[in-house]
Amino acid sequence: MTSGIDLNRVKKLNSQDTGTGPVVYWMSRDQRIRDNWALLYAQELALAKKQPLVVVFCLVPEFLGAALRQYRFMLQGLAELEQDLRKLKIAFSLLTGNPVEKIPGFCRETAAGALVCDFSPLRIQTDWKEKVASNLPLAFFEVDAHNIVPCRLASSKQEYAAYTFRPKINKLLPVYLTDIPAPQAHPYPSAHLKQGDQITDWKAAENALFLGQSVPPVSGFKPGETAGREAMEHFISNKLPFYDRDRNDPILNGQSNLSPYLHFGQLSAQRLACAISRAGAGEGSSLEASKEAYLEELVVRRELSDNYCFYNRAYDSTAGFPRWARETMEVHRNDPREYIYPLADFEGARTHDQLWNAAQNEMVYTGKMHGYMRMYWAKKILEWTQNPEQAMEFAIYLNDKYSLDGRDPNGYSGVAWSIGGVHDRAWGERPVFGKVRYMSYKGSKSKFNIEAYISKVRAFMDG
Ligand code: FAD
Ligand code: FO1
Repeated sequence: MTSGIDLNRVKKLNSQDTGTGPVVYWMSRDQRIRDNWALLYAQELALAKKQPLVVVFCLVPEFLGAALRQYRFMLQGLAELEQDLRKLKIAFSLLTGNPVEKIPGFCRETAAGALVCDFSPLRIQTDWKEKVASNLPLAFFEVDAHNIVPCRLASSKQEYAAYTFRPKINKLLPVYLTDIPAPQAHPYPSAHLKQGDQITDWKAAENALFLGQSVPPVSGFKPGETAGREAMEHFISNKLPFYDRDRNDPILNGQSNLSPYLHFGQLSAQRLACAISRAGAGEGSSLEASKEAYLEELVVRRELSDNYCFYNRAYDSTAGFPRWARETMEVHRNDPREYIYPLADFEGARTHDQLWNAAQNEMVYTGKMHGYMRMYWAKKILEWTQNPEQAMEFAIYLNDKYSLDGRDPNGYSGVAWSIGGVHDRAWGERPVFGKVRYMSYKGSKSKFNIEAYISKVRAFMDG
């Protein structure tokens, strides 16, 4: 065995044995070659049986409301990946359609000996895998390549909050926050390895999706694994020391802006966490405080989101809220609302609140809203809709439609935190919110220059 993978990352999803025949890695959440435990495990299986290795991606025309901007970001990343896999003599195939039919069909066609997939806690992906596993005549393995500490191992239940999860993660981090080996050039060639200038027709793949132009691509994020690495290095060299000071001010560009790369798996969180941990050791207390703050977000909060979605199947509805929040929600269900807006007014950034409108426009025009504004934005949707169910629906719809990093466990838990107190505690009671934490315009005004933020967003809109 060569990959050095900890077998706690691997779960067998059926009871079939590994046969002879190519090993197929069904890539979905972890769209990268480097630092990818699922690819390494698939290669390990293939090497052990002296078999070819094939990576397959199944493009689904409808994925949780994703629009052209997210698909294009993803497809451009996959185009780079195909080229880089070829250098390693690893074949790549793009399928289009429902993975429940396409993946077993591809395994049949290639006479595969084993199937490996990556891990995601989202229902759509766990449902795909259950259905694929139910009558697949070959061994099927799932590898958690997204979390540093494998989700199932970090905790066996839904965690109440960061303070209950943090000690569990911290205990296991010394074991899991390791370097990751590189995959090797594969010695057993596949019949699916394309030759010469044969490559996937990525433009045709995009055109087949019929996405329309209503949510156009954004230009501020260069897609792909190389760009993800460069963005990571740029952040560490230039902004990390100031992260703790600047991250909550939406005028300063103090966050890392790495979430689109992490979401599509173009960048490994484990690689990023290793690089952060090693950055400029001993260079002073502001760097140390920033490293600590960054790792809290990247490791504890991010992996807590996977924990929430994995153990709570109602992660995107009010049924997923903790009991105290559901109770307070009932008490305040019929409280009069000062403003109630239909979805179209939220979507068109036409509320009475220029700060909220700017946040919505930031997301629409750049593909990413600042982290501080995301909390304010979602809480105001609760304040200005008919009920929390509608607030959840609108917030998820808008986040998933416009954010490059949407359709992610972090998004579902962030919305549920804002609207339903998930991972938070009860606060002083007030209208509409009940005991769910409130955020006010006045509070934002005391934290940063609202006018400057509105002007900054206006500048994005003016191009
Ligand atoms: P940085 O501050 O540079 O943080 C680095 C990384 O740490 C992030 O990329 C992310 O992986 C992780 N992280 C940071 N904050 C959080 C957090 N609160 N919870 C979990 N992980 C965190 N994040 C998404 O990735 N996708 C979403 O769709 C999304 N929607 C959100 C919606 C709402 C209403 C809220 C309140 C939060 C949402 N978040 C979402 C979480 C957080 O706001 C973003 O992860 C962060 O702003 C991404 O920008 P960044 O990479 O520059 O963050
Ligand atoms: N995963 C797939 O396996 N096939 C897809 O066609 C696909 C499309 C897609 C579009 C937008 C988006 O944000 C994610 C998409 N994903 C797709 C999944 C994604 O890679 C993640 O696994 C999940 O969003 C969970 O984070």
